[in-house]
Amino acid sequence: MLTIWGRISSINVQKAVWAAGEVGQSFERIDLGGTFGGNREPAYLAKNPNGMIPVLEDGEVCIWESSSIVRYLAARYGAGWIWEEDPSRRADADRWMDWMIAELQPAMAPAFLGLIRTPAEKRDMAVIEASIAKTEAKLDVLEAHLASRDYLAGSRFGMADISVAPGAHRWLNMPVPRASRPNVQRWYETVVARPAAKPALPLPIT
Ligand SMILES: N[C@@H](CCC(=O)N[C@@H](CS)C(=O)NCC(=O)O)C(=O)O
Repeated sequence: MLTIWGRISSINVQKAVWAAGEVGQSFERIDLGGTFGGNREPAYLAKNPNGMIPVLEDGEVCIWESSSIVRYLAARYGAGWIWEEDPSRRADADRWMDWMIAELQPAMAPAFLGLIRTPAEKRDMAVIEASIAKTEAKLDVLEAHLASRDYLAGSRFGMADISVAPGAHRWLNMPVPRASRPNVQRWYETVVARPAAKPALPLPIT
């Protein structure tokens, strides 16, 4: 049995929960971080010295960083399924997982934090508007990519979809002005309909 540490409202915890379900592993998820606290306690810092969520424990194995957790679960339990053995196919998936962490999440974060986790009177609308513009530009890249593919890394669902779809879920359910993107919408609707996505992607967005 796996243990996943972190509150489900975290986009990074959502990736771990979805990946575990997708590869058929049962897990216990322990609420931590945000209003639950606990992530600066010494016992947790011993698991992740950054004090961030998620952490995955699988017996003696203890991993932090959400993309690394998804890759570990895919490689260990999802071989021939959501893991890619072929280096070029794997790089195709890896680059979208890295794009999520390095491009989409940083672009979205100020709008998310401003609109969802900040009282209206304290919002910096210039920062929020800049974040919306930046995120929309990133999603144009995703839209163009999905014009010629069913899934992020080709014709098969895989670990890249698990990593990026929580970002699309958040953006498509936030009160922000969005362009219409039929390819992103079609891909999003396909992947969130998967049974393993259900416990991972809570609504409302908090
Ligand atoms: N790059 C890290 C980022 C982890 C991260 O930013 N986690 C946030 C939640 S999404 C966190 O721990 N925030 C502190 C808290 O929830 O108390 C990853 O992908 O796992």
